[in-house]
Amino acid sequence: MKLSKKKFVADFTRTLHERFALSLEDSSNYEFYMSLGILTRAYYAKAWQKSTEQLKRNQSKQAYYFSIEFLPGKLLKSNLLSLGIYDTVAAGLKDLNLDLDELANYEPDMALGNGGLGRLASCFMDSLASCGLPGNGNGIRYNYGLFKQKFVDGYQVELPDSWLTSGNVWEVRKENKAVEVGFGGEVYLVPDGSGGLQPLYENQEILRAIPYDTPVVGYQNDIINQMRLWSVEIPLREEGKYLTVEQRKAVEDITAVLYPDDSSEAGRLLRLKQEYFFVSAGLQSIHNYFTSLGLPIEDFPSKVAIHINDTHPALCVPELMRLLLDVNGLTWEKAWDLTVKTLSYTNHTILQEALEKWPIFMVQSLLPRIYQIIQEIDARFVAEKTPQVGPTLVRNTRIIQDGVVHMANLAIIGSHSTNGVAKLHSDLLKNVVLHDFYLLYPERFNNKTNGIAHRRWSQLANPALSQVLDETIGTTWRKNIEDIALLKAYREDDEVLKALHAAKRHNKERLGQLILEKTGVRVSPDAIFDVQIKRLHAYKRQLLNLLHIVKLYLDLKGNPQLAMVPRVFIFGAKAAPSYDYAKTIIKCINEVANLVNHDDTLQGKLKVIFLENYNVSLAEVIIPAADVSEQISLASKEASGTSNMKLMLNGALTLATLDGANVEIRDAVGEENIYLFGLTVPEVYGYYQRGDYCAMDYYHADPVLQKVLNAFVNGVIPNIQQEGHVIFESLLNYNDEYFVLRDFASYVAAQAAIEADYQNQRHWTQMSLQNIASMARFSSDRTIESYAADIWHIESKQ
Ligand code: 26W
Repeated sequence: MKLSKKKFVADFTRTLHERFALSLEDSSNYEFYMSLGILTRAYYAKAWQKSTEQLKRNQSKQAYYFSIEFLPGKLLKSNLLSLGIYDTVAAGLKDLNLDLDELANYEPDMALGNGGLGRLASCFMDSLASCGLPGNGNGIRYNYGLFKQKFVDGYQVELPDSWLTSGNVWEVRKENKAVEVGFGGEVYLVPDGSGGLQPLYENQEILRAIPYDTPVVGYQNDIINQMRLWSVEIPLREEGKYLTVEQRKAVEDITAVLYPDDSSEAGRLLRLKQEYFFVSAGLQSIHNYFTSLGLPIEDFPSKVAIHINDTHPALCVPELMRLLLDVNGLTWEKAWDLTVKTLSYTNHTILQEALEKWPIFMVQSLLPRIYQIIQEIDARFVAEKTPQVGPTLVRNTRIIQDGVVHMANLAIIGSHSTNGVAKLHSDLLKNVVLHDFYLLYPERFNNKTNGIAHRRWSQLANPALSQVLDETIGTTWRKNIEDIALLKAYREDDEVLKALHAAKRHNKERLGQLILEKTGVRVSPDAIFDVQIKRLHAYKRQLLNLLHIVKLYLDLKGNPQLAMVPRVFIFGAKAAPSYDYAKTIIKCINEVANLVNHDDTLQGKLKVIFLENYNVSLAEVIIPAADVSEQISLASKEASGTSNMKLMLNGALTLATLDGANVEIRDAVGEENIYLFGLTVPEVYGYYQRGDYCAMDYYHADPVLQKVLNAFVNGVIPNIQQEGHVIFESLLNYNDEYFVLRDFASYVAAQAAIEADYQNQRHWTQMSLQNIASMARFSSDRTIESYAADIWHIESKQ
């Protein structure tokens, strides 16, 4: 949009006055931030209304991305960037002695997600709008997001994330789009008078679902979609039934807080309530919108595509059936045909403990009609498939089995597409984890390698690098990321290499400042910034990283004069509150950090920084400063990873196992621009087949490993009496589930290669350039365009 600095300043001071009746002098960051937010909303209001009206007028097919998690982070800067007024606003504020960065930091992170899955959903929202595709989010408006993490004596402590305390300037409460969601009670099928049966409900608890729409502003294309998040309320007419605080709390709890687990199901009834609540509310509002178009229900799949983001929204299958059967009165066959055509599913993990299985008694008591429909789906599946493929395969794939409802099976059987999130992961789904389903529905399986919203992770997070790109290859890359490959031509250009190195150094100094403020530890920008930022999980092997750090520490203690390129190891990681082993690793990392950072004999050669409360906004400061990107999961366990792509875009070199999307990063940059190590997937599966992995052998065979592990139990690392033994035993007595000892030697060798190469600054920066220039395929614009073309069949409006 066209906006002059003068106009902006006038609009801003007027808004401040109108909203708060305050002058600039008497205002604080709160008023400045809210006024900026309100003004920004006013700037995109017309485009938002026009976008919505155009879709209705053209009756365009739309996609709806159902996700129980969204992780947008902060929105002010990205909205200003997408409106094309970022620089104007920054300059206007400067004239008023205000700093956009400072005001932007006033906004709380919208942290309604745990990690990869939630952040991917938000990157997808940005790409849908920026590619002009009619796609909307559907989720839950938690009052409390992911817990805030504090370290107390090295231990993780969780604090509530009350992100709505001072209001959320971006959301719009859509009272008139509210719907009702029913729980519990009994349901009887009674004749509907035309030979069919219809459900009769008794004693159902009816709750109100209120939608809050947050606009998703496309990148300088006047396209605005929305993310609809639902909040629960007690219907006015039902108020009389909720007199006690407990009764009211039981209702409000449904959308009160995000479950902080990101890899093992909690199995709590409240979580099941959350899953049904946003699914039913979302589907009802879409069904109401479709009905308002006045088209025959048979056209539903040609106007609506609904995506199930992992198993958490899998109740979309029976809920859509319920609407088509009980509201539209369709036959089962017709309803089923429309349901399968409308729905699609993405799997994000192969970890068994993460695949949701809800006990029948829970589903039946909470959702009696839904359970009836699930039973019918299961029965018809068994009846149809047994003659075709035999009882064994049916037993392995049916939905209801051993007293539980297998949500992944429900999602696969009830949709027309199942995709993995990286080539390796999608192959594992087809050939191993979901092989029986692949035999049943080969045409449904496909791959959609993840991507990232490069606008946020380069233009917003790394203005220094963005400026070097503008000055080197022009600015077209900002609109068309494919053009970033133009940088490849400058691999031998000393000026460009110097400029890239200077930008990285600037970002390392910026992070160094933050580290000093938050931890009191001073780090040198000359050191290698080695970064591992992701949820704390055993399969991601933060422990392997720690064992190497302890090795370096022991090397330096053994020989303080050791010529070693200074290194700063930076960790960011939250552990699910109930995940004790992960919390034990956090304690150990903090105690090693404490030991190393205060040992002057190390002459500053080694620093370990564990930054508290890792989230989207912290990632935006850490990632531009990274030299090394730790992607060291046990091969086959990390479905894709996305921090690997963000770090690559920002010029870090990847230290990786051939797991998830690391394989495709290797394909993109070439073996000579990445550091690979460790077991491959076939080797890991070889061990599983043979069952002959013995971690103890690697301990006995490697004196370095012995010294390192013994440090966890012999007091060399202080203050981990209990935790050190837990780690020691998990590796030697419980046989090291994630092959940490097996991959140790090759990991250490790869780290040594990094140290050697880093000393050749020009060559290092050339490799960094190659990574930046090769990242276009990891843009979520590319990912979303393939979802739109292959799965959702929606067209761009631009
Ligand atoms: C039921 C508890 C629960 C909650 C969240 C189980 C599983 C999840 C998510 C699926 C976990 C997750 O975030 N998976 C990550 O998804 C990313 C986006 O596709 C991938 O890049 C990561 O590899 C994958 O671990």
